[in-house]
This record gives sequence, C-alpha cells and structure tokens, in this order.
Amino acid sequence: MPQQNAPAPGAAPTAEQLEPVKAAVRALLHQPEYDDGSAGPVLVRLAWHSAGTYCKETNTGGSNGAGMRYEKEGGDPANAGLQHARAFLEPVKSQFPFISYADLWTLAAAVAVAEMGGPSVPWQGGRTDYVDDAKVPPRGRLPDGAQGADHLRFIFYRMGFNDQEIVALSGAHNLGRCHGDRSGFEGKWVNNPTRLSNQYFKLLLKFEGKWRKTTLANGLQQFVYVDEDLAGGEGDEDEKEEGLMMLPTDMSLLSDPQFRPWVEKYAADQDLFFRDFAAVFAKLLELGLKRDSQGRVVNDENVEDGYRS
Ligand code: ZEM
Repeated sequence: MPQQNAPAPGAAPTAEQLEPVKAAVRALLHQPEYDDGSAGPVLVRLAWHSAGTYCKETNTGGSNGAGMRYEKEGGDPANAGLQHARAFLEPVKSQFPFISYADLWTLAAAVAVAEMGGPSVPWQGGRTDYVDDAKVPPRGRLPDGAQGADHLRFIFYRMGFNDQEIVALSGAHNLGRCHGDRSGFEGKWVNNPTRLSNQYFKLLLKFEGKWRKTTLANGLQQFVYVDEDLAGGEGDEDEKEEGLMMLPTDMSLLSDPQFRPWVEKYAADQDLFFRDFAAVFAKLLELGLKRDSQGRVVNDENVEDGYRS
C-alpha cells in the first residue's frame, strides 16, 4: 500500500512527515527491561558510530548509507552491541518505510537527546541507504577507550573536529554505560545515565585524585570511584555496589592542558555544554553529506556522468 504521507522519491521528508516518526521513536525509548530502563543511550551511540567513521581527507565514512547494516562495518568489534539499537528502531522503519535507515538512526539520536533532558539538536534529513563500496570505511576508525589524548586527537581531527569539540562530544558519556560483553569495560559514568546533564564533567573534577585505576579480569584498565562511606554503610545495595567509572580516554580530558579548560567550563555551565553539544553533535551527524542549495543530499549515484563504473 503506498504511503499516504510519504515524500516524493528522492526528496527528504518534510517536518510534517517526520512528526509521526519522531513520536514513534519517543514511544519506544522507555524500555523497563533494558539496561537502565531507556533505549536512549544506545541510540545515541548508534548515531555516533554511524557518523564517526568519517575521514575528511578521503571523504569516506559518515552516516550516509547506513553501512553498519552490513557485516563489513557492522561486524567491526567497535560496533558490538549496536544491534540492540538497530533492533529497537526496526518497528519504526517498518511503520515508516519512507525514512532511510541513515536518517532514522541519526534522527532517533536527536529525539533521544531531547527526551533525555538535553538540548534540541539541529537535524536535517535526506540521507539515503545507498552504500557506495568505495566509501565504506575500513575498520578501526572509531576511538579506543584504552588510549589517551593523542589518540583522541588522531581520531577526531580526522573527522574535522577541534579540541573544544572533542571535549563537548565526550560529554555524551553522561549517558548510558559500558558493557563487559560489548566493549569489555564495565559500568556507568554518572548515577543517572538516562538524563543528559553536565554531571560527567562535574564528576571528573570532583573525584580528581580519587579515581582509582583498576585492571579488569579481561586485562582492560579503567578508572573507578567507589564511595567508601556508602560502600560500608546502609543504603540501597545496587547503588552502593556499583560505583562510577571513567575510561582512560575520559581521564585524558583532565590531564591534557588543552582539553582541561573545557572540562572546567562545561562543569561550571550546563547551558554552555548544551549549546556546544547541540552544535557539535549536529556537525557529527552531517559529516560527509554533500547538500545542494536547497539542502538536498547529493549522492554520487545522482551524478549523471557518475564516478561509478
Ligand atoms: Zn562513547 N563509549 N566513546 N561516545 N558512548 C561507550 C559508550 C557510549 C568512547 C568509548 O570507547 C566508549 C563518544 C566518544 C567516545 C556514547 C556516546 C559517545 C563505551 C561502552 C565505550 C568503550 C560501550 C559498551 O560497552 O556498550 C571513546 C573512546 C570515545 C572518544 C571520545 C561520543 C562522541 C559519543 C556521542 C556523541 C554513549 C551514549 C554510550 C553509552 C551506550 C550504551 O549502550 O549505554
């Protein structure tokens, strides 16, 4: 049955057409049986990993094409666990076939950020699910949490981000958690991981000197803070057992002299963090998209005397 309210072929969905899609995403965020009760954090990570493969030198990678549906990109160990995010969105895709996966994944993250109390992230549609084999990113383009500031610069400068933007983006670790069976790291960064705030930056600073380096059974190292008073005292068993964590890359934001001032600014001013996060997350979701004067995404497949054989 043709969709009543679908965009014309090749056209990006209009704001009106997107409203029911956004409502459907909002309706699936609450997942009492999953993690901390929300699909929001893993949806944000899905959008980030779909876009964060971008390389500005070679103009490869990026959210367009939704290549993570396929083994070559989806099977990158860095993407372990994101099948849950894709599965959450599958009913929305079935209900609104007109929206491309690439648009749906990025839109869902913007919706999730807003619903979790964060800023409104500017989002533009028009991505297609056409996978250009020449643009499929090699594995290993996403950051490795076991490393430090040099690695963050190597990875994020490749996408075209600067030091301030790296710190603002890292504030997404206010959301969600690490899973031993996905990344191998364990735990959450903040106590309320389904609400976006600047708590991640505050905690980095608040427990500076108290973050304790631990080696997990799998050999990975991370930093943990366990409140000794709480751990020994009365209270909710679950809360006091778990403690909070930071990845080595998170800790490098404190020790690096260019990153640190931004940690301090964002810890002191949530509005500033929200403004900068909205801008830089929107930039991330646009990486690699070429738009014409009307904002339509121009794909190589649309180029008449194309680059493809
Ligand atoms: Zn993350 N991230 N990330 N990140 N991330 C994890 C989880 C989440 C790094 C990283 O190694 C990890 C950004 C940047 C960086 C989110 C959003 C964003 C996990 C845990 C790791 C190991 C995965 C697991 O086990 O499930 C590193 C090194 C980064 C470099 C700075 C950026 C940028 C993000 C968005 C803007 C989110 C929301 C999560 C939580 C996912 C979940 O399932 O709860």
